[in-house]
Formats: sequence, C-alpha cells, structure tokens
Amino acid sequence: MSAPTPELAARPEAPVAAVLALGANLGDVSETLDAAVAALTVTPGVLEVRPSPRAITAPVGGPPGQREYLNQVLRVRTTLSAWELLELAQRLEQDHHRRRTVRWGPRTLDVDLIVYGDLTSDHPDLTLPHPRAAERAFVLLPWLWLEPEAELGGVPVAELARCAEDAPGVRREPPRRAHLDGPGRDVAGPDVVRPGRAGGAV
Ligand code: A4P
Ligand code: MG
Repeated sequence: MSAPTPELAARPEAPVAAVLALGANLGDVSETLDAAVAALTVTPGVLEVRPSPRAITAPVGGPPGQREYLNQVLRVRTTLSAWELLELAQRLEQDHHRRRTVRWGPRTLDVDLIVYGDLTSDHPDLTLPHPRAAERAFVLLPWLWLEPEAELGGVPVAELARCAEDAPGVRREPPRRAHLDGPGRDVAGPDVVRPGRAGGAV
C-alpha cells in the first residue's frame, strides 16, 4: 500500500461513525462473521459496534459457480483514523486466511470500509465512500435493515437499494434460534443458516 493522505491518517478529535461491510462465502461463514464482530468489539479505539441483520446473497461478479455469500454491515464508533480502520479491516481478513487471487473471487472474509464520517477520498488504497457500495444491494439492504434513515453521499440508502440490480438475489437471514434438542449438536451455538449448502438456506 502507498502512503495515506493527511486526512486519512488523522485521528479524529471526537469519535467518528463509520460503516464496515463484511462478506464471506468460503468456510463456515456464520462463524467467520461472528469472530470478526467479536474481534472488533474488543479492539482498542473501536468504541461501539452495531451489527445489522445478515443477508444471504447471490454472488455479484467473479468466477461462475461461487457459493452464495453471507453479508453484514456494522456501524461502529471509533477514535481510529480512517487508515487505521482499513488496516484493522485487512488484519481481520488476514486472520481468516484470506488470499487475494481472483478479483471478486470466493473469500473467507472481505471487510470493506463503506464510509468514515463524511470523509471523501480518491486514494486507490482507501476510496471513500467505497466506490461500489452505492450500487450493491448486498451492502445497502443490510445497512437499511440496521438504519432505515441512512444516507450515502446525500442519497437515502433506501432509494439506492431500490435501484440496485442485485437486490432480487438478497434475502434476510432468518433469526437464529438456540437448539433445545439435547447435547452434542450445536447446543451452545445458534442455529445458523449456511449459505450454499444443499437444500438452500431459507
Ligand atoms: N480499497 C480502496 N478503497 C477501499 C475501501 N473503502 N474499503 C482497496 C476497503 N478496501 C478499499 O480490495 C482491493 C483494494 O481496494 C485494496 O487494495 C484496498 O486497499 P480487496 O479487498 O483486496 O479486493 P476485493 O474485495 O476482491 O475487491 P474489491 O474491488 O474491494 O471488491 P468489492 O467491491 O469489495 O467486491 N457478491 C456478494 N453477493 N457479496 C459480496 O460480499 N463481494 C465482492 C467483492 C464481489 N461480489 C460479492 C461480494
Ligand atoms: Mg474488498
């Protein structure tokens, strides 16, 4: 990565609201997202993490035959700089052994920074708002479920989501429920939907 601009490197005087988007379509995607959210909540400089409902989404772009994705948006409040938040996002990806091979190819975890306050940037390593977020229902719909009044670049996220071509391929993950049917089967964990497994997720 090249050097950040001063605006991207500056720590804010007061906590900033930022939006992160998570996506995964390899491995145990629910566990991966759980782990990423848990890691963020204990990261110094990340003061609050509000997770959206999760979406099971048809892959956009990339090679044919990919599994569906599990996508989620997180609203965070942070005292980190935008650049530090990007580095944190990339560390989370690396913790999940993400390898960058095929563009838009399958990934154990992708973490994108969608907005950081109202900062704008055309730096290639950190473009803000995220250059493709405004047209992607797999980001917009979970964000809308979390924050119905949200705006992106001055436009209501609801309106952007209505225009997003991939919206028909996005569905909300059903609420997770605890197993009550005896030990040995996910007793401690939630009943998770695993996108792409036989029989469909919903
Ligand atoms: N980069 C620049 N700006 C940002 C930003 N705001 N946030 C740079 C994060 N990264 C940013 O990213 C490529 C480069 O973008 C990095 O050098 C980073 O510094 P990457 O994460 O290495 O590669 P990528 O994610 O494969 O590429 P890209 O272009 O970020 O892809 P997208 O746009 O994130 O799309 N379909 C479904 N259903 N669900 C998905 O989650 N995700 C993608 C990836 C495609 N199709 C999908 C999904
Ligand atoms: Mg990315």
